Amino acid sequence: MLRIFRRDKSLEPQAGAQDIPSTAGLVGKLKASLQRTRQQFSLHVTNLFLGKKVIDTGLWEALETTLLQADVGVSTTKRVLDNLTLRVSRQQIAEPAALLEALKATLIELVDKPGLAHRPRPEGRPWVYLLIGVNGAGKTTTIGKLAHRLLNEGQTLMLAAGDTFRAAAIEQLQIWGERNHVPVVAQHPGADSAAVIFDAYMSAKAREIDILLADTAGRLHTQQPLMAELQKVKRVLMKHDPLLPDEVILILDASIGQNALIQAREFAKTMQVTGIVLTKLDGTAKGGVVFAIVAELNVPIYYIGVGEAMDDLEVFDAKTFVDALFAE
Ligand SMILES: Nc1nc2c(ncn2[C@@H]2O[C@H](COP(=O)(O)OP(=O)(O)OP(=O)(O)O)[C@@H](O)[C@H]2O)c(=O)[nH]1
Ligand SMILES: [Mg+2]
Repeated sequence: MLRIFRRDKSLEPQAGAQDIPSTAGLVGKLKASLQRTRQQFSLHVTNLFLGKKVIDTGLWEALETTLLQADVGVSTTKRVLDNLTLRVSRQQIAEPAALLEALKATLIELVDKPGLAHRPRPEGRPWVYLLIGVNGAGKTTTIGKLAHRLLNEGQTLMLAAGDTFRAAAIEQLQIWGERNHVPVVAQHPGADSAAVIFDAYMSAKAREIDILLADTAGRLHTQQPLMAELQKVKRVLMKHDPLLPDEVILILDASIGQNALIQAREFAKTMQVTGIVLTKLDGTAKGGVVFAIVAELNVPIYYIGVGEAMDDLEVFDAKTFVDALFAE
């Protein structure tokens, strides 16, 4: 049974209704959302530097401890400190205040990658974004928030209820569809996920929709049949166009810190991940994992989740993020 929720044109948001916030506004909003991680960076690090007159071994050691405590991880902390040491010797930095600026520059450079660009629709088909990740990471919620964001950018959308594992998942996606007034293609619980996503793809194609956002069931990398199901989704789409899916977006829960990095490593072995959404950065002190994930996997973070509401999804911008972490 194919069910499609139709979009009610009278309820569509007005184009241009959403103002583009200024950089200062974005830093301010992020600063509040990242409060707990900021306590590691802004308060810890700034105090550390303010209290010192010279760059000594104690300062380097304290810096290392701080990065590790913020879940930057051992290898990325080493990489950050190595880069920083180089920068310090190249620029002949002697003052702790200048070292702080060099630290910010090093962190920005580490995670500065191109975001998810919304190019014009390809000839004859929609863009397909597949969202994957473990149970409860925030896939379905991210689809709801992303739909809101993309609609405001003027894209037309359709959602595919590819999580056929539990009935509640389908309803949850349908609720996000209704809230955003976008059609949701769903079948019965237990249906073949690849078939649902392919049906949705054909429907989006026929209706000249710009972007299809496909939800999938939560899974652990150790659950082989479920990982194989993801590969099947990809295979079925590829029969239609070898470039599909255009984006495989891995959703990671930042509140689990270094475990998010382990998950990312494992998922990247099965699926070619093109980008990451890091959720639940609000309420965690482990936001430093951002640096570890990008540094180790070399995959960009597209967005960050900073709450459960519709507009709690921010574009990840390296400079804005680091500025917010160190903002007074
Ligand atoms: N605080 C906070 N909560 C979030 C965020 N993103 C998602 N959540 C919450 O996390 C919980 C799980 O989110 P879902 O979207 O259902 O996660 P999922 O990955 O689809 O889960 P499964 O379908 O079970 O695999 C929900 O209660 C969401 O409201 C976020 O950025 N911040
Ligand atoms: Mg879900």
